[in-house]
Amino acid sequence: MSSAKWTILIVIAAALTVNATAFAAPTVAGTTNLVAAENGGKIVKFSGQAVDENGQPIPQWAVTNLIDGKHVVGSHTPEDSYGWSTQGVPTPQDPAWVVFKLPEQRLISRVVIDPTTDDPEWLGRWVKNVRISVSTEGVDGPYKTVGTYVVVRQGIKQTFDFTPVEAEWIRLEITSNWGSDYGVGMGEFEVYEAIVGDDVLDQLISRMDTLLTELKRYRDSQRYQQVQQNTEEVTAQPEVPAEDGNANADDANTNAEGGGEQ
Ligand SMILES: [Ca+2]
Repeated sequence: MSSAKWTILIVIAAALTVNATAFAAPTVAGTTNLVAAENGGKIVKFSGQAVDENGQPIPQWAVTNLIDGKHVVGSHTPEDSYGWSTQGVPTPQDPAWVVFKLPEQRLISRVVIDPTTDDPEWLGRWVKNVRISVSTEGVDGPYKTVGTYVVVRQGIKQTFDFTPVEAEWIRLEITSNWGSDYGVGMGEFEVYEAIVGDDVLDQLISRMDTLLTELKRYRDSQRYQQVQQNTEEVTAQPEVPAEDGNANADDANTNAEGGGEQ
């Protein structure tokens, strides 16, 4: 194999490494919101929700509004869904929280939060700092933290990606709002599956198999050439006359080295 071809192989190997790294990155997310109520998602536990003067939950502010697929957009608020609101200011020690349950355990890599509620942004009630953790064992955990994020103070959907992780229960903890001393709220919570592209993976494995075969051939040919070279040096030695052995030995080495470089 020529050195040029060897160089090409190195480049291919480097490219494959880059591809493999990119493939492992948490960038491939599905398009179906797994936790949407219409897809079988549920809210199984939560810290609290807004209540009226009689202590009754206010449907327009109920926690289930987080997975109803309805959003406050601009000046439009759905009549029956303002978002989720809790009374009391969340802190890292005493967060507002919700546990969502998927229909079954899935590999997930993305959550999306829409902070927008019927409360105007300037009230400072919208969600700010959050922590996301997951469990495969039960609503009460144990939970594994996948990330802490800041939800910016804008009425837009915000995407948070993380290393793919198996999950059935997903816990959202809100540890601060944007300054209100009344409570905290948000509009919608979404969860997306990490899609492992079988086709892409198969192609990558196939390409790496080919590369490995090439590398093995290259190694074997190098070994063969080395053996040939050593054999030539050994067999050439007895033919060298005693009086000018150094000069001929140098020639033999030069020839052998030249052969090795072809
Ligand atoms: Ca909603």
